[in-house]
Amino acid sequence: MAEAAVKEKLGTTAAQAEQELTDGFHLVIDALKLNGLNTIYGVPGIPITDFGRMAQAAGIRVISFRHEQNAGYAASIAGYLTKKPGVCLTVSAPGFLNGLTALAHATTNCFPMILISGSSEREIVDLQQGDYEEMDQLAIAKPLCKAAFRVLHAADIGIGVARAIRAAVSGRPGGVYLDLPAKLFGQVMNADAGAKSLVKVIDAAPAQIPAPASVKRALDVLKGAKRPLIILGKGAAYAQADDDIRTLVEKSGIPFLPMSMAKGLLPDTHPQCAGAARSTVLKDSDVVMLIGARLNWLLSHGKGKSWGEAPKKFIQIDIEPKEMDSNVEIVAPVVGDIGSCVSALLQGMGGNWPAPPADWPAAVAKKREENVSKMAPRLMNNNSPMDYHGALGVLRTIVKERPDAILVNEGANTLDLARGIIDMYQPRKRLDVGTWGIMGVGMGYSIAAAIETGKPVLAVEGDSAFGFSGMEVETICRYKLPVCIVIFNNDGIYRGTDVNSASSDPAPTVFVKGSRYDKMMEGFGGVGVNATSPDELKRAVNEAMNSGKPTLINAVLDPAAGSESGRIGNLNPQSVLRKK
Ligand SMILES: Cc1ncc(C[n+]2csc(CCOP(=O)(O)OP(=O)(O)O)c2C)c(N)n1
Ligand SMILES: [Mg+2]
Repeated sequence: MAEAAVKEKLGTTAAQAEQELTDGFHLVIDALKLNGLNTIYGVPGIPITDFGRMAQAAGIRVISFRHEQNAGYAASIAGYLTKKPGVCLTVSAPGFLNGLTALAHATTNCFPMILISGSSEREIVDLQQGDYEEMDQLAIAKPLCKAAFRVLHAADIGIGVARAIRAAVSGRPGGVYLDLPAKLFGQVMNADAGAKSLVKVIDAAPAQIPAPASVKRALDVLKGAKRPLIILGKGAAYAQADDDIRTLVEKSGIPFLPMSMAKGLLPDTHPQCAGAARSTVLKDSDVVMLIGARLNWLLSHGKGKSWGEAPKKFIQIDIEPKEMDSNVEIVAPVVGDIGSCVSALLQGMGGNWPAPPADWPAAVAKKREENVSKMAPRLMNNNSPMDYHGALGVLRTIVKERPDAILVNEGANTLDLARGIIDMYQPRKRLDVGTWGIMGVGMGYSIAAAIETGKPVLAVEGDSAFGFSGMEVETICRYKLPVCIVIFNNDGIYRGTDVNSASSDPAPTVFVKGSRYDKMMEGFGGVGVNATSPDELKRAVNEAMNSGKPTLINAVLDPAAGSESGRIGNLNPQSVLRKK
C-alpha cells in the first residue's frame, strides 16, 4: 500500500474509534438530560470547568454564580418549584463546603436537590497525602443529606445519577450528594455501552396511597370536632394538588391557617382563611388537621401557651411515618403523599359533609375582621423615612395587582411583617427563609424563581439578609433576569440604633448609616433607585415590574422602626444575671 493510503486508512480508523467512544463528561450530561434535568446552578473551577462548558454546549442551561451557597439555594428552590431535583455543581473541598449549607437546608425543608461536586484523587485523599483541595467529601456530606453516592467508573454514571434522582424526590424529598472524582470525567468507554448504561428513572416519586382505615379514622375525628382547624404547610404547596386541597377546605367549611410558604394555596383573602386570626385558632380549636405541616418550632411544637388550655386532637397528613408523634400525640395519622391523601379524604367525605358548628367560623371571621381593620390605617401612612407598615402597605397592593409574581422574602422584621401584611393569591408564589429561618436565600431563590417559572420576581429583603447573597446582583444583571429587589434599609440587624458604650467600634447589630445599596446595582448595569417614601417606593417597584429590568430599590426605613428579632424575640436566651 502507498504511504499516503496507509496514512489515510489509519486516520479513518482513529476517527472511527473516537466516534465510538464516550467519556465521563458526556455520560453525566447525557444522564442528566435523559432525566429532564436541564438546568445546573453552580460555580466553575477544577475539575468541573470543562464539564460546565460541555453541558452548556449540549443544551443544558448552566447558571454560573458568584458563590456556591447561593447556587445551592437556587437549586433547592428549583426543586421545590418543579418537583424535580434542582442541581448544584461545585468544585472540590471549599466549593463543596460552600454548597453544603444549601444541601442541608434542602434536606431540612424537604426540597429535592442534588449537589454534584468534583473531588480529588481518591488514592491521595484516603492516604491524606495533601492533594489539591483534599477532602473526604462523601463522609462529610452523609449526615447532612438524605443520601450520598460516589461514582468511580464511567459505566456506573447512569446508575449513580438515577439513584440520586430517586433518593431526592421519592418519599419525603430532600438533598442528595453525588461525588464525582476528577478522574471519572476523563474515563472513556465504548459509546454504545455507555448509552446503554444510562437509566431513565421511571416514576421517580411513586404515589404513596394512604391506608383506607387511616383515612376513615381521620374523617371520624374531624366529624366529631366543634372547632376544627386545617393547617397547610409547604408540603401541601409542594404536592401541586392545588385543586383537591382547595376543594377539601371548601367542602369541609373549616377555617384554614397557611404556614408561610403555603400562603396562596388558597388566597389569603378567602373567607375561610384564618391567617389574621392565628392566635385565636391555635388556642381555641379542638381538632387540628395538619396537611404537609410539621409540629416543629414554627408551630410551638403543638403545645404550650400558644395552643391554649383545652385538649386538642391532632390529625396529621404526611408522607413520612416517623413524623407522627414527633412532638405530641397524633390521634389520626394519615401516611401517604399529600395528593393521594387529600383525594382519599375527599372521597371519604362524600356529598353531604356537615359544616362545623356555625359559631366557630363566625368567631374566627370576627377576629380576622377586627385584626385586619386595626392594621388598615397603619398600612396607608406615607411617612418618610418609612416604617415597615407604610412600605409594606405599598408592596401589598402591588402583589394584589400582580398575583402571578413571585415574592422572595427574608430578614427579621422585614420577614415577619411582610408575611403578615402581604396577601398571596396563588400557590407557590411566596418563597422565604423556611424551616431554619435562614438568612442568605434571597438572591439564589430570586434567580431560580425567575429561571424556572419565567415570572417576575419581587425580593423583599432586610438590609442584613440581603448582605448574605448581595454579590449575586451581578448574576441577576448578567442573565438579565426580571428581578426587583427592595431592600428595607434600617441601618442594621433588627434596628440601626444600637450604640456601643465600651469602645469606638460600632455595636454588633448596626451597619454603615445611610448606605446606598442601589449603587451596587448600577455598577453592574441594572437600575438603582433610592426611595425615601411609600409613594416613591410604589413608583419604583411598578416601573421595575413593568420593565422586567434588574432593579434594586434602596428603601430608606426609620432605623428605630424594628424590634429585636422581629416576632421571635422570645427565643433569645435569658439569664437572671444581668452583668454589664
Ligand atoms: C445564616 C443566618 N445567620 C444569622 C442569622 C441570624 N439573623 C436572624 S435575622 C437576621 C438579620 C435581620 O436583619 P435584617 O435582615 O436587616 O432585617 P430587619 O429586622 O432589620 O428588618 C440575622 C442576622 C440567621 N437567621 N441566619
Ligand atoms: Mg435591617
